[in-house]
Amino acid sequence: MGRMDLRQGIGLRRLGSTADDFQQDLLSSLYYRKGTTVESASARDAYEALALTVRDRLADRRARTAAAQFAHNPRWVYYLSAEYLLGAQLEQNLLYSGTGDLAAQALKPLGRSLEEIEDLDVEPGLGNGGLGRLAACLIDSMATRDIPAVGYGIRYDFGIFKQSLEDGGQAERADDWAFHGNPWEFPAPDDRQTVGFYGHTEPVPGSPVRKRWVPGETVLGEPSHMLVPGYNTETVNIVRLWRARGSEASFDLSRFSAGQYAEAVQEAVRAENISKVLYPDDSTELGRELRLKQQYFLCSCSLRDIIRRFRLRNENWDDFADKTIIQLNDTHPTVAIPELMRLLVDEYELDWDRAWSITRRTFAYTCHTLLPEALETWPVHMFERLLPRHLEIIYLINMHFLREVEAHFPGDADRIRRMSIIGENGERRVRMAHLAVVGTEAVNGVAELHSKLLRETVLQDFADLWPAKFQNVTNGISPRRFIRLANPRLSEVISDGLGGDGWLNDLDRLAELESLADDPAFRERWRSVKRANKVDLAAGDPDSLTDVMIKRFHEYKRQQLKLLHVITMYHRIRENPNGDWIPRTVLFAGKAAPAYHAAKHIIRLINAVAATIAADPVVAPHLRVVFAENYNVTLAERIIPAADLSEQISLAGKEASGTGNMKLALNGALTIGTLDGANIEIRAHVGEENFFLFGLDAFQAAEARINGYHPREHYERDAELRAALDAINAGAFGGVGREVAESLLGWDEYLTLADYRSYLDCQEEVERAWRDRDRWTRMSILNTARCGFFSADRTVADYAARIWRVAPVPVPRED
Ligand code: F58
Repeated sequence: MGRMDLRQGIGLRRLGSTADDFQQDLLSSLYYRKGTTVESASARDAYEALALTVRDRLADRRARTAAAQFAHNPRWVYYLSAEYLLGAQLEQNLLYSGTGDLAAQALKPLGRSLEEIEDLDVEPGLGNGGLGRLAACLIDSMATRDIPAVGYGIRYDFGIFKQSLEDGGQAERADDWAFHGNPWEFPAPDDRQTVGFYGHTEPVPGSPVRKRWVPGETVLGEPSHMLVPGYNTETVNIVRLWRARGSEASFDLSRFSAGQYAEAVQEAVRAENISKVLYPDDSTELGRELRLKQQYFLCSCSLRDIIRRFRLRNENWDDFADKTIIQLNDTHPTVAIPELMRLLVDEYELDWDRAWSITRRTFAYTCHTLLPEALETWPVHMFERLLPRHLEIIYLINMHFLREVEAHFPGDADRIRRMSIIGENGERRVRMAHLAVVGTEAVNGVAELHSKLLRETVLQDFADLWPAKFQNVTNGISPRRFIRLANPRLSEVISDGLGGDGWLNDLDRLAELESLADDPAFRERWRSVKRANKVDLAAGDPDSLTDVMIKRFHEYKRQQLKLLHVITMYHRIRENPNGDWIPRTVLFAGKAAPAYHAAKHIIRLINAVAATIAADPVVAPHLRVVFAENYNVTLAERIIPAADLSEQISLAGKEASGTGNMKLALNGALTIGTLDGANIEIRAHVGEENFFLFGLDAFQAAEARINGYHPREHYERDAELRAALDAINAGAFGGVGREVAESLLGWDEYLTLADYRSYLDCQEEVERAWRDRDRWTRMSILNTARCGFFSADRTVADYAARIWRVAPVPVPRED
């Protein structure tokens, strides 16, 4: 246990836990690490000194964690993900290190408030949406559950673009998130890796299988890591992020001296472009090769690091899968499968069958979609050029695999064609989802319905072949970030109700709130929390029904359906200005992929409708539409606590799970939703009387599409729907939105008009419930009380028991 006493062993003092100690350390950070003084420190100096002081406390726990975990030599969980939406770090790390109060105190001599300093903490936006945030919630819960784990990802220079509105439409700006540096990060330059691309392969004399790959380009991968503390435990895991660099030799001094400045750095620039920017979508041809390069870069660096770690404590390759489980977050890191085969066969000289048996037992795959267009495929010619050896290995994997299929289903040529890893319809393409299913031990969907539809539709042939491989693990969210940090007022009410904050590590305990749902004083407190959160958000009248739709813009999520409801409310109020209208604030937030024009038209129309309503003195007192710019984790943390109504209105069968639905329900918003994704499980948990259900189910939606969906019939039949669409077409909203109306009336894949009437009827149910304040509050409390299941701690426990087969390794406290 030499490492355990490392700090004491070298005579380092232990960091103190009193306010004085913390203050001393903060001032010392300011003086020695920022090189400034109390008198001349800027707000940013204070921020960085504070971040370093908090980080030191976690670093201490990190050192003990690493020592305890390595001593145990466990099966490690490696989470491979191209995206992490970690959220702001300062507030989280103050909470997880229990130093929030100390920090507020210690800043006083600097004349700074903690709130002011927190505003300088930039969130690393290294992800697009739900998939990236799920990765962040899962690593939080792995640490909280003492599971030895490392998250691997890419340290993009530019994260998800910053969104602003220009003339009511989305404009994008680069997100240089680390412009001022990132105090949370530890560079680990000695663990750098070299990654190859392009080139050719050569036979190895005497071996029929092994090859020598001679890359045409090499790039360095430099890691740094951020700390991932567990809550109310000693464990601090890490997320290790790779950044691409050219080698020293990539700078061409002679060209520079000759004045050819651009040419002199072009090789380095090419290398660095690999981790330059997160892809906000995959719809541009130009970026595709670079994206595949990113994926391979992540996999190659991470696998070599994983192997390095394995060899610290182990020698025999046959133990590799017992000590390693690599979870693939969607297909983005799937090239890790042929890469591990390449390393084992070509570099470590294992025979093919042994390598394949190890590889298969090492990986598991999580799928996050049902949309066929979202299943990744790569042109064979691109693969061949960029990763020639990997394509050869994929062909070999495919050959063995198709033999297995043939053995199970003799003579079924059609099945073989459907299942092949290489798609032959038109241009030959590598089907990454097929590779991911073939090369892993377990495949899971992210909600019950999603997992069932995967088995019965998209991956049916594979489920026929290997039924036991397919599992469900319903998503979850971090209660620390999305209740405790986002909603401190509600957290206090819950802790008072439950007699402590143990629920933050055991969310099922929220069930004990049920008995308080009928207590008038508790209800009153519950309401006043929601109201105060609405005042803070300042999006509209805090007494209005705050109706929120916050998520990426996509036609399948159907922001356009919400908009038709808004336009209909607008018409109704205009027609009957003296009606007994319930004041509503409808809040939208979310980004559209820059090249996704249909989604951008919807954003533009929302803003045009918002402007028209705001300018209408008859309607404006009752209805307000707000578009909050630049939706990210930080903004979500402000909106979610203030929401009364959660819009989860995707066409059934399209949303894999959703996680915003869970965050909102846990914060006491009531859901209006379809039977899609995890909505189904939320409804089952909260009770159907506490959920507003509408619309076609997945089966009916599929049937409607087969039998012919005729949007015009809905339009002709429904006068209010007709009025809404006609208004758009007549230019009632500044002439904006005709493309939206046209697509709804044309071939709308997402059957929006089919669900319109059912949705409007359901909104009337919502209003009936809202009019009865006590009924609403009771429903709200029950939503929170019954959603403990949706903790990511439970999700991680499911993965640990059923897929990873790992147990916690607790880290001893320092005494
Ligand atoms: C989301 N996928 C699902 N993809 O849509 C959502 O239902 C689910 O709750 C969530 O994953 C977590 O399981 C998602 O966010 C992406 O962001 C893609 C990343 C790669 C580029 C295209 C979008």
